[in-house]
Amino acid sequence: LTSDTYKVERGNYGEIASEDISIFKDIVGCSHVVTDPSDLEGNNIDWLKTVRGQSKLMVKPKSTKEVSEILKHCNERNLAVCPQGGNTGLVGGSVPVFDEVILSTQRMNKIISIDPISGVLVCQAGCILETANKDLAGHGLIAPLDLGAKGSCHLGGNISTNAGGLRLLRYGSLRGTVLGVEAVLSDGAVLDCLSTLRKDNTGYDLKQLMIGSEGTLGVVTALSILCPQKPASVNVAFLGVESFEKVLKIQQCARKDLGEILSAVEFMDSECMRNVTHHLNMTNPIADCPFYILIETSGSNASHDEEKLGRFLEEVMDAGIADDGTLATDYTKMEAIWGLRERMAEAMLHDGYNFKYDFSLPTDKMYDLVRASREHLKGICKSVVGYGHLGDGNLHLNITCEKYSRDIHSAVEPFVYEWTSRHKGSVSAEHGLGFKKRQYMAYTKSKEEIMMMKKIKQLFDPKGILNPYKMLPDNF
Ligand code: FAD
Ligand code: S2G
Ligand code: ZN
Repeated sequence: LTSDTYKVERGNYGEIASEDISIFKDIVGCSHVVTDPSDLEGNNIDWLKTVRGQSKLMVKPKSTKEVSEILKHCNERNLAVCPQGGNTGLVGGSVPVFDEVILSTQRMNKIISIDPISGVLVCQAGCILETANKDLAGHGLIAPLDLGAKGSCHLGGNISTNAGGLRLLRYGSLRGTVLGVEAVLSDGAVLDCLSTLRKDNTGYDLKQLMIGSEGTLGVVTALSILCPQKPASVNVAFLGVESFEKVLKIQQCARKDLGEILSAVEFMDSECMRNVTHHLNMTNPIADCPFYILIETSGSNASHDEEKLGRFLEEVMDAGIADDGTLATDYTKMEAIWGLRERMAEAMLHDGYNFKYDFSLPTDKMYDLVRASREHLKGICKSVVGYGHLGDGNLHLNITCEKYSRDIHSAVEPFVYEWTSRHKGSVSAEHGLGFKKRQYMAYTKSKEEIMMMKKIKQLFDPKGILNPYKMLPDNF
């Protein structure tokens, strides 16, 4: 992307000098300060390969104390900082825009405690989600969130983006499952809200400000999170459906028949299936249909779950609401089905330049936006696909073209945002706003809300050194 696409000027921050480098080396050790441009390449570009920064230095602390000393120095020297976890963010928030110092949590990956009685995990921010999940399994627990990025994303990054993912329907959002956060503020002060209590009503809940703050209020260094029991019995049904109206009908039946064991409701359209089978050489386990719905159950009693599932499948198949389907009860088959949904992002990367949208919409309207976009972009774009977390009313609309062009960009935006705003949706359900979507916050938040957010930012980060050019819009 050319910088005039997003019209942004470098703020009047300091520039890295040799004294800074030696101070960073004194804090973290020589080998944990990266200045070689080729070593910084991967950290300067986002997962989607659509935005690139020009950072000349990455620092890799291993403790809260080291993060505090780094930020204290950066604040005194007015050096801008870009906190970075697994760099799987999809809105350009995790990479520098200019020459910000990259502060990576990759070395802060220690599990501090897992309490099998309360189910509470306490760990450093740089713990990788999938690794934490494996450690938790040893205690009969699971992480309350799951994303396709689990192999790389950090729990500190999950908190900073308030990540949703594939388990939100069952276990709720991080706003409820995160019990405590420790963060370092721009002046190096440590905000220790690392409680492990489920209930604590003593004053403002400051950790909630850190959740979803996208690195703009502080660097999350540790967290405590409530982890559910690992379910004894998991099943995945994958159904083929002829219309989105029938997809909605199946979701209602699932809620009615499966009740408390329902753990995920995801959907994808035929364009998704075409892309994921073509680009990733995967196989559709059922007949080709216009829509697909994935229903997962997680329970503690296999026979009880089987009986409920049997009734649900009978109802939707016999009533002709679903046209085809398969039920997976063994891990390998379940993984294969989940792979079709979880690897959508990867598949779309192969289809060309991605315009990626993550909208909350009234569930019955969700697919109307895909239809309207296809109509609006007929002959201009390569693919227009719709998928997402149906159970959360969260649509992932992906629009691809051979290569980026400003004409296509202006045909797509603000069309999709205006449509979403007209239908009282949110322009970012779970990915955040980052660098690419921050100017669109006003489609979902009022002027007063944005003004208040800026006051909070001013209080937490008076010099604005934390993740500048991100999340908050300029034009207010
Ligand atoms: P990064 O990408 O490194 O950073 C994300 C943001 O958080 C940046 O603004 C960064 O500055 C800030 N940040 C990171 N660490 C810290 C910290 N310790 N302190 C302060 N700020 C910090 N997201 C969903 O919500 N749901 C999904 O289902 C989902 N699926 C995905 C599937 C794929 C294949 C991919 C590539 C991404 C997916 N994502 C999804 C997006 C992404 O994985 C999430 O936003 C994730 O939470 C980012 O974690 P991360 O550690 O990679 O953070
Ligand atoms: C998902 C991942 C990224 C995308 O798969 O649930 O959040 O939009 C998304 O492809
Ligand atoms: Zn998602």
